[in-house]
Amino acid sequence: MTVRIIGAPTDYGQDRRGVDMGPSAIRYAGLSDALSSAGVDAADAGDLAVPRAEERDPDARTPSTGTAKFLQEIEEVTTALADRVADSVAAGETPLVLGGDHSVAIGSLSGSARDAEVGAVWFDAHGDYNTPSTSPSGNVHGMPLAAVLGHGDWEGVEWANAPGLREENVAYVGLRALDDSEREAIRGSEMTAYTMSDIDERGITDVVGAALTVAADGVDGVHVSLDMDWLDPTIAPGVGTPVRGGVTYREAHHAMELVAETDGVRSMEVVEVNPVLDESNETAELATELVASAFGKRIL
Ligand code: EXY
Ligand code: MN
Ligand code: MN
Ligand code: MN
Repeated sequence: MTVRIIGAPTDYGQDRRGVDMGPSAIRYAGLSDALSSAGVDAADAGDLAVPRAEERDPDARTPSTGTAKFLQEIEEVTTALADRVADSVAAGETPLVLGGDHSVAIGSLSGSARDAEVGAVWFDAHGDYNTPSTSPSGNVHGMPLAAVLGHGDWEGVEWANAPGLREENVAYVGLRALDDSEREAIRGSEMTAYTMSDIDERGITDVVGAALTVAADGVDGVHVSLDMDWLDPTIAPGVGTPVRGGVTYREAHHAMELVAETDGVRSMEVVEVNPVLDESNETAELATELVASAFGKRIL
């Protein structure tokens, strides 16, 4: 198996600078070696070219209510990313996208689901299912799933869906921070949502197994979206929107080992690593370890 590393160094989807350095931090933490130790070939395609936020329209940061910040910039980044991901899948590789904030998922999923039916497992504290009109922040990293599933008014932007992805094949794992309207929207959707309470009650093995079954049902492959704020902030402090009560080191590794056992991983992303907020690059190191587990490395 060849894993194609694609860096997406963007921070347009949220308010805290630094997450654009995530791809560098993850590579510095030893990603290539970690993938080698998992027994896969890693080929690094480098980073997408992403202009710095300072070079773009400052007004884009503070839009009126009901809009998404940096919409045009995010459209550019995710469109380019979707092409890279689609090309990688077409070449028989497994693309691994390094964020950047979670808005990059619009590109990863649009690319992965371009010519195929795809499911998704969303490891995250958050639902990422707001739309421009329901978002409390205007930050697109809280909206990518709604975008790719075709919900919301995106002011004519056409990137915002992945025709091969259906709600029935989307499963969340580890939710614990939802906005009220977002919670209602998820309840009214066809998606499956496993919260941290579900993990408390059923255990990580049962929950992740169920999520993978939902995502893989009748599709060509599964996209794995790993937001590092899924983990407890005590072990992953380098994220912009930490939420107490996340999964432990062992739960996270075991979850990724279960991902590796499915054999159906079509594409993956790891997002929201912010080295500016991190302690000695430990969140990037953990991201690197978890990716290795997702591609077959076992820890005892
Ligand atoms: N729900 C909040 C919002 O939409 O602004 C917070 C979203 C955080 C999203 C993080 C990355 O997963
Ligand atoms: Mn997220
Ligand atoms: Mn999150
Ligand atoms: Mn294990």
